[in-house]
Amino acid sequence: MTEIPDDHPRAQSLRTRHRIEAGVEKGITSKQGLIAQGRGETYDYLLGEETIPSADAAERAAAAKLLLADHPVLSVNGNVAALAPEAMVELAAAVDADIEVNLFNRTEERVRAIADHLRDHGAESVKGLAADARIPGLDHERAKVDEDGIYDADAVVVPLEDGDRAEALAEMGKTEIVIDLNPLSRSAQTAAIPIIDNIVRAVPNMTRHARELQERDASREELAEIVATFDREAALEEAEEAIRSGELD
Ligand code: PTJ
Repeated sequence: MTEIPDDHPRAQSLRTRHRIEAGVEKGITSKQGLIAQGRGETYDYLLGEETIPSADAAERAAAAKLLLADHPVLSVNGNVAALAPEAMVELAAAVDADIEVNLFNRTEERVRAIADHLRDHGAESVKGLAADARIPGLDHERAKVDEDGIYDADAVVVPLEDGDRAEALAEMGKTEIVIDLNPLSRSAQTAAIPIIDNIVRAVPNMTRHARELQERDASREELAEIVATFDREAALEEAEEAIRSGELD
């Protein structure tokens, strides 16, 4: 890998790109993941590669929702595993959530490689290998879930997938928290809490919010109020406006 100097103007973005490349080499990320990364980078560039205020509000609402949930689950695909393994494990610990591997281009080999990779980054248990239940209404591989994981969850974090699973999860009565840099992606459009931010910034910021709420013993009423006052339409519109205007500092 080429050494990327800290003062390179795109250092963070180039390092993120290398993580995806390494994920493909390790058998964790699919080749399509390279294309998905390029798609995400474009939106991030137009967002100024920063967490805009409406995304921060979404991350706080998501943290509150995860703390309120009886059974929160964080879904992990090949891109998420390559980009943010430690951050996902830390968030799961902060909000007491399960982690479950769920793939579009599913192979048992890749599910196992991702589970091992997450365990190498501190995960105590990883779901997704049993795949003994199905999300109704989906006829592709993302329908395969664990009965005691996503199938049983009341809140699910769905990062980096532009598809129909978020809607199917909502139809099952679950709250879907979507992380996607594209505010027009189908998943973001149907999410109860759409987070329009790069996963490498979004997940640590959700953990920071969760810890802050826990440290000051925020009541269930306060957590519910944070979730209720989050305006999903406004958040989607603000992100789209930021991208379309492309006004960078
Ligand atoms: O590992 P698998 O088999 O489950 O496949 C994973 C990918 C990502 C290849 C698969 O889900 C896919 O093809 O996804 P899409 O349809 O390209 O959607 C990915 C979405 O994530 C797009 O809307 C991108 O804008 C967005 N995205 C890409 N990189 C990031 C991102 N959002 C947040 N942070 C990123 N770093």
